[in-house]
Amino acid sequence: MKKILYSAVLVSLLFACKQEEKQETTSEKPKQEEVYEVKEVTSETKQEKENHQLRSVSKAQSAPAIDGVANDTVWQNLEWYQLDQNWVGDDYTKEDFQGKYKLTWNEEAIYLLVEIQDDILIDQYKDPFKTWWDDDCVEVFIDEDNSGGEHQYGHNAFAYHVALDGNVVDFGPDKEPHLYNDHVKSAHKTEGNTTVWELKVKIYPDTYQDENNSVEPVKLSAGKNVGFALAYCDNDSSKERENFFGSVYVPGVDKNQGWKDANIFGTLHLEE
Ligand SMILES: [Ca+2]
Ligand SMILES: [Ca+2]
Ligand SMILES: [Ca+2]
Ligand SMILES: [Ca+2]
Repeated sequence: MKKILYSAVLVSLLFACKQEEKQETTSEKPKQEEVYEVKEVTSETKQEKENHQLRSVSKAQSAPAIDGVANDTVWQNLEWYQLDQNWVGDDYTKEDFQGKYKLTWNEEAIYLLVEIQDDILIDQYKDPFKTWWDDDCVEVFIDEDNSGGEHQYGHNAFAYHVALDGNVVDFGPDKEPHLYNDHVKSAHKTEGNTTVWELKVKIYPDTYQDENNSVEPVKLSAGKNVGFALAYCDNDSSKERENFFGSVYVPGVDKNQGWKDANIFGTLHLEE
């Protein structure tokens, strides 16, 4: 009888442990785990992203016209954020560079109004795949599921370099640069040393394929968090870019991390 009782206790203990295991696994976002396994990224990237620079973004009642003119109703009452973190390059003056931006969204996309004051605009490499970061360009970092983690050669996150000629370039999983012109629609107008950019950024998930893609951009809704940073590559007359300015503080000595590490991105919280 004693033996039977012990066995029963043992069985129920084992069962309880199994249940616990099961509960733990289900609370762990299984979808992300699957994706990481496929991409064979290191265990470091599995750490959950810290939501630094968490910002609420209000929904656009009507989308702005992407024409480089900031007279759309939606922009009028939105807050300006500063593009003032010097990620790469020497000290600079206000004449050399100043940048600020506004954000809004709807089901289709995230919209950006970016105002850049830059003394000289250059597009020295007409080939969009020739050191695209050494021309003046706006760079938009997007991590659809706000997972953080490594993304240099994968679509865990995108680093869209938007050139003055409208070309949008990032590295693909094949370690080659690709055009993502249908992901980001942009227009800009320059008066004096001020350039006003408007961008419509569709938000693609990490399942996006460079070849024969059938993955649609996600339909955005209130409550969603998206990993985000903005940057500007400023070159005025040098062979290589002179500065790289970002929207978010990056700790450590080497602040040029955004193009490979989505953990440094800020977080946008979409609101009605
Ligand atoms: Ca406009
Ligand atoms: Ca400049
Ligand atoms: Ca991601
Ligand atoms: Ca410049």
